[in-house]
Amino acid sequence: VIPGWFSEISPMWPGEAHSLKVEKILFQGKSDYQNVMVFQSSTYGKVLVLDGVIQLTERDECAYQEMITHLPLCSIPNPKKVLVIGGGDGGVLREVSRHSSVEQIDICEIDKMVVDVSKQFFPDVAVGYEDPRVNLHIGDGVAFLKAVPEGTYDAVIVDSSDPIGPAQELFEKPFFESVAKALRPGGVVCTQAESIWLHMHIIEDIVANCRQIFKGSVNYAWTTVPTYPSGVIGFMLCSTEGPSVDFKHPVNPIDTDENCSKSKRPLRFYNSEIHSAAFCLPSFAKKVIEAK
Ligand code: AAT
Repeated sequence: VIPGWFSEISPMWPGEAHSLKVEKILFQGKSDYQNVMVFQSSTYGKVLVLDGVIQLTERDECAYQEMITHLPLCSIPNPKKVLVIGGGDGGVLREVSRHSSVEQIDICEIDKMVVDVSKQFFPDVAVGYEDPRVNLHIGDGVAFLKAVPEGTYDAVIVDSSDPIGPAQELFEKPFFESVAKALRPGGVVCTQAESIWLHMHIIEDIVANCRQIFKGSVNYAWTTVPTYPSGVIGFMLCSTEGPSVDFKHPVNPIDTDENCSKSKRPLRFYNSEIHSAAFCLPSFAKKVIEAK
């Protein structure tokens, strides 16, 4: 540990630890679920950390929040009802709200402290809560989904932390089964699905489960996020049986001026080309993912 630096140490990435220089610790708290910390870094702006793991930084959050949201929502025409699991910081809400077809945005975050801390320290992220279409539920995403009537949502976005801690069940088969049930025919899910450099075994399991559960398409996409372990993170994108979804060819473009209304900052990362490119996999990952 280097004095004055934050190092991200976890058994999920043994033998390596990305570090950021700390200017000032702004918040430290303990919720019912996890340790919550916010610090000012020298080069990535403010940083939100849960149980020692970086959840977002002001500088690179766009790469994650825009991709986890627009990969699913730009892949179907006119999404209307969207559910976000996790994502208490509000960044995914901010991105969902760029879609004018959307009528209802439900979010289920387990930890109210994440919501409060984001509103206090990350106003450009928590701005997502200002949209009147948003309904916030504080609770466990697993229990929330079990109670959702069948076929409710056009899209479910699972913006979850890593599978050590409160998010563990969000990576397990029964959870994916309740997501599939909550979606309308031809509805889509996008879940945080870890790194091809570090977690091929986790990805392999997720893919195997999803191929059994989702009878439409099952695809893995990835993006670069410099402050996430190994600098990349992936997403599992699946659709249920029904109108077919071709994730690689977005049908609902958003990278036009009118879709980024004056009140919102323009998209920084997502565009239609990077949408399609996100599904191109390195050979070592392709071999495992496509064999499942
Ligand atoms: N958008 C920032 C990125 C995140 S946030 C993940 C969120 O999921 C956290 O706010 C956490 O409190 C919430 N969460 C965890 N478990 C549950 C649950 N069971 N139900 C509802 N919400 C939950 C993800 C960062 C990925 C980091 C990669 N290393």
